Amino acid sequence: MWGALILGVLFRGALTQISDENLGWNFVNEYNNKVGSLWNENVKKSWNYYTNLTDYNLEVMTNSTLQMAEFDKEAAKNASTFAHDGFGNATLKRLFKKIVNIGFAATNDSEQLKAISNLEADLTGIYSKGKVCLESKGCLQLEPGLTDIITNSRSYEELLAVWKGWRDASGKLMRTKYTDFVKAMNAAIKFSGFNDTGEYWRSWYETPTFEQDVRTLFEELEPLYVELHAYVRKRLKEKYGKDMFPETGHIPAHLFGNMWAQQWSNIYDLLVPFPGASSVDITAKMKEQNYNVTHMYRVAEDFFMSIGMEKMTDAFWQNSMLVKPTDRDVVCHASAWDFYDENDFRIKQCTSVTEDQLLTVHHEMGHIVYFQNYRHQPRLFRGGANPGFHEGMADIVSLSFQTPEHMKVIGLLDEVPQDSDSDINFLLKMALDKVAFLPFGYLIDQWRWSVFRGDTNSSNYNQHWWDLRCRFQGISSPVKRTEEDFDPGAKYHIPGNTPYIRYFVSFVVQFQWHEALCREAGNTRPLHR
Ligand code: BJ2
Ligand code: ZN
Repeated sequence: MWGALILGVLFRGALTQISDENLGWNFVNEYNNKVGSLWNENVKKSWNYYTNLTDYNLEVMTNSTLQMAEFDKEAAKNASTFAHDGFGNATLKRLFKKIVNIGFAATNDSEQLKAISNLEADLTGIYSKGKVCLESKGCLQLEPGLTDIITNSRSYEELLAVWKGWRDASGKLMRTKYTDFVKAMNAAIKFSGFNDTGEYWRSWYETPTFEQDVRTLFEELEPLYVELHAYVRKRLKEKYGKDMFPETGHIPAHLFGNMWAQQWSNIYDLLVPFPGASSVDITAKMKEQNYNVTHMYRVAEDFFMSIGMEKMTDAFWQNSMLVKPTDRDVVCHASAWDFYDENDFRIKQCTSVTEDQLLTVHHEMGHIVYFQNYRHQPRLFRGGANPGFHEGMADIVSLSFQTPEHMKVIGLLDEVPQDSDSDINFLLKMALDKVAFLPFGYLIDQWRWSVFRGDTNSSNYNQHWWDLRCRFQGISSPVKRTEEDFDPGAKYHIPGNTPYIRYFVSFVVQFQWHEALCREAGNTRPLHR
């Protein structure tokens, strides 16, 4: 009896499923037109919240996200009436796959979705409003105040006060909310057939061996990192005194010129291998030449245009937020936005006049240029080949931008040095950003995947975080940490819920692409030139 019933259902299913690919195209075209205004509205409402953190803007954004989820669900249901797995046209088949894979929206509990949206916004709000009050300097936010101190101070104690203060003012306040957040995401993603949120995120790379692939890459690169780490440790011991360093060989986490010890080029002055040879202080040069924020974006735009890319649109200049507003709270962490209307692209950045920020301007504009180049694709294809690809694209141009030759062209360097000592100086500076980053880029999602899997929970969140920081980066916390603290939350992408392995992938592929582009261009000179 059951057999007959199942057969009947299958038979009916087969009869009612549509296999006509022309009808399939009609369906995806209609979908594409409908999501245009829906996505545009939703991004606008998110933008309004991120550039003005009010309860009202939060509510409007959440409502719009819920509305979009309803639409996704309906579309996925309708798409399932097509026998799309059997479609011969690969493009059409892929479009359908994207319509039916709706992530968290598949849940049958809209309260879960609401919780996910609200918690992400709440956590991002806590991060963005965080303030540290210092006796000597008053109360400061992460950008620009705390970042300035971490970048420029060479006082062990002052750096420590800022390092600890930021963690008290951000991560520490997030613990309970983050636990609820993980729970809500994991519950919702089960409806899409994934065991946990980490498995969902990894699926975007479309290879079953992704975890092993990144592990292998990391292990291949680790010896280079270890050498850099040893060199930096020796120099920092000379600077701060070896008593400040643990016997275990780790380096205290607050001494790298960066709040998270993720990129180290801000302490290049302490590490320069050949002080007599050429090395540049770009920030000083920028200040000397009265660079302003608009100028920084024009310099970046010029470079992209010089390699045949389009200029930024008028809407970009009209709508972007390039300077930190003084009258309201905003999310300062830099980002690039596509509004899905082929014209409105924006950057949100609390830009200050420093070398770091100039590189971030290039990074964010790199995203925009990618948006512009795929703007004529169906909306469902307006994304990176995978998230690591988007990040690689965002960085590829700044690799060339940073070469001494180009620095001279834009007047930030007086002479292009030709000697090998200057080359080593330049390469070390690059390594401080690009090699130093590798274990950091690798470990953030090692932590998150473990949390999503349930191997790490709120009773050992911080312990596991420091186990990874210690194992992969070889750094240690300068003061005692406990489970009262929640140090992962002090890094934007944890409250902001942006997956992070994309940056590890990017920091590998961008060099492969750089090499390939040089080869295509018939270059015969050393790649770093
Ligand atoms: C500064 C940069 C991100 C980025 C922002 C915030 C999160 C996602 C976007 C996306 C882009 C897209 C950043 C740069 C290198 C290391 C990392 C860090 N901000 N995002 N909308 N970086 O990637 O641009 O703009 O894919 O559409 O976070 O840790 O600083
Ligand atoms: Zn990016």
